[in-house]
Amino acid sequence: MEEHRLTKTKEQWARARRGGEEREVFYEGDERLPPGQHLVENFPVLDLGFKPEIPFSEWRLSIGGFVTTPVTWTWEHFMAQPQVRDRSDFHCVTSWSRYDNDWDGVSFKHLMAMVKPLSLARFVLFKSYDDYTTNLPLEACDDADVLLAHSWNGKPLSRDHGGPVRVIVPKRYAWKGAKWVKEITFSDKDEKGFWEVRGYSNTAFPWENDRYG
Ligand SMILES: Nc1nc2c(c(=O)[nH]1)N[C@H]1C(S)=C(S)[C@@H](COP(=O)(O)O)O[C@H]1N2
Ligand SMILES: [Mo]
Repeated sequence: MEEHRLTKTKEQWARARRGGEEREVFYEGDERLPPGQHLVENFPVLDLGFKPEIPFSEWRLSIGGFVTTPVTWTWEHFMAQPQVRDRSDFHCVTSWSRYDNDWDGVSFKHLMAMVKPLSLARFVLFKSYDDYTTNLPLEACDDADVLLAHSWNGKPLSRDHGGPVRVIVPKRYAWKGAKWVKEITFSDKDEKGFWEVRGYSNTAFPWENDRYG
């Protein structure tokens, strides 16, 4: 896939700011808005300039690597898993935040109960239908608010926002949540994802203004 122009721009931006004073926290006393963020009411769309279209009949989600029981879910299998709803705030590293998003889907905790990660598994790599990748430590994923979401605010997730299924990790910046997720791989090694190798933080904590690596 050809690399989108915006990717290059963002990469240079990340490099320029790495370790710079933007890391400073200008805290304005709002207990809900992380430092350096502003609130939006709309829901911007960010991607690599390519929005894959995956019919439900062809959609698969494969979960494997360092697990006892790898699985590949079809749409019917996925929707037959226990469903949860979680309301969370969404923080994009490009500085916008959106409050009170209702996500419906399957919890990462349920997924873990199904595949049973081996004790050696300490990291998780997410791969998407647009070849995007992002990585997280297992403990970041093993949290009740981490979902494989198929609906947003009561409606099926649009293709723009990562439908049929995207990952939501509310306690990290939003690039840690893979849209159009295709594969989830548990590993003993931390393999960096698309933005992580391009200068974004490996940890991505909004409350620590932890944007660049
Ligand atoms: N597959 C995929 N997932 C992705 C991205 C992407 O380009 N491809 N962009 C990430 C980034 S940088 C952000 S901020 C959020 C944006 O989600 P939204 O478009 O629903 O606002 O998705 C993340 N997940
Ligand atoms: Mo982003």
